[in-house]
Amino acid sequence: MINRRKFIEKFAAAGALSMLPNFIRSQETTNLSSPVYKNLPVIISTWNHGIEANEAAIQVLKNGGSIVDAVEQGVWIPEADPKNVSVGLGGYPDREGYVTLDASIMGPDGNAGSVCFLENIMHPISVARLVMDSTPHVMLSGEGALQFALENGFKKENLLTPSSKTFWKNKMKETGYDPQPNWENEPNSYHDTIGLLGVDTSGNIAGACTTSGLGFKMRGRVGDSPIIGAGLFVDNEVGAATATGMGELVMKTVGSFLVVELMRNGKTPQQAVEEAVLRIVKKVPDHKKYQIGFIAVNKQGETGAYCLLPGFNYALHQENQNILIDSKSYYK
Ligand code: SD4
Repeated sequence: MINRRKFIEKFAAAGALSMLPNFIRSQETTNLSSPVYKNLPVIISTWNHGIEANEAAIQVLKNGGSIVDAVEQGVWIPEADPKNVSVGLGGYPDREGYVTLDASIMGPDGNAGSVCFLENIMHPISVARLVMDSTPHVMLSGEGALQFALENGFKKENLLTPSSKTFWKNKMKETGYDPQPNWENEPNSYHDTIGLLGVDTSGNIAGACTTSGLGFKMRGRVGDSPIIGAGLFVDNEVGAATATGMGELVMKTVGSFLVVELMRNGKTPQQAVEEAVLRIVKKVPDHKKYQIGFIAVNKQGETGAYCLLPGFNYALHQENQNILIDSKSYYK
């Protein structure tokens, strides 16, 4: 069997090095015997709340936890924050007043777990992890997901905080109980999903995504966040991507899988997220009304972020710095 080094040498001899995906090329040409991951570990996550989530994730790695532990525990922070109205406790409810949660997680071994339309559990990401780790399935939904969580020791809680309840009641009055959720005029409102990706110092990659979905959605609506390949995708050979914003646009283009496949074919994370947004622009006729943002990381720790409309930001923890960055957008 041809090993990785021989493969690279053969490619180099054939003058075909430039055809190799970036992440293989620079590792192998820097030092053929041991890959160099200079920028690792890296943690990248969506929106302002990413700063605290990144910090928690890095702490898990520092304490010797795995990259899966890190991404899971990183997103616990916004899940438990009652002031965050798009994730877990305090999330805006659906049109009928129920807080319903979607979450997914993937690890370096290619395994995946997710839950959707789950109610009354503060940490849906941990239920998703348990689906991944302890069942033969990938996704549990609604009543079944709740039953699974309760059977495994999760506590049932009321996630609708008084302020989210008041906001929901006012919103319903304002919109005349319109069955069509009205996000178009406020594309950056009612969604602040956390998607968090991490690469540890050995180049192992994991990702987590958790949300209460779009505020005031129709009852039963599930977004992109728990759909493996749409809201989140990880391939330990290549990199990872996650999405935020109007999930329907991401689902129609299988966005996160697309980003990872583009990186597999040699694009940088930045080039890959830009092409995924462009795909939405080309394929989804009414995309202009909505916000979408992607973040991505490759195995070397290079990152990318891009969105449709101005207003999306993300948090990047790399080389001992944890900073918030405004994403570039397709429309200015
Ligand atoms: C959804 N993508 O349910 C999620 C919402 C979101 O930032 O990302 N909010 O469609």
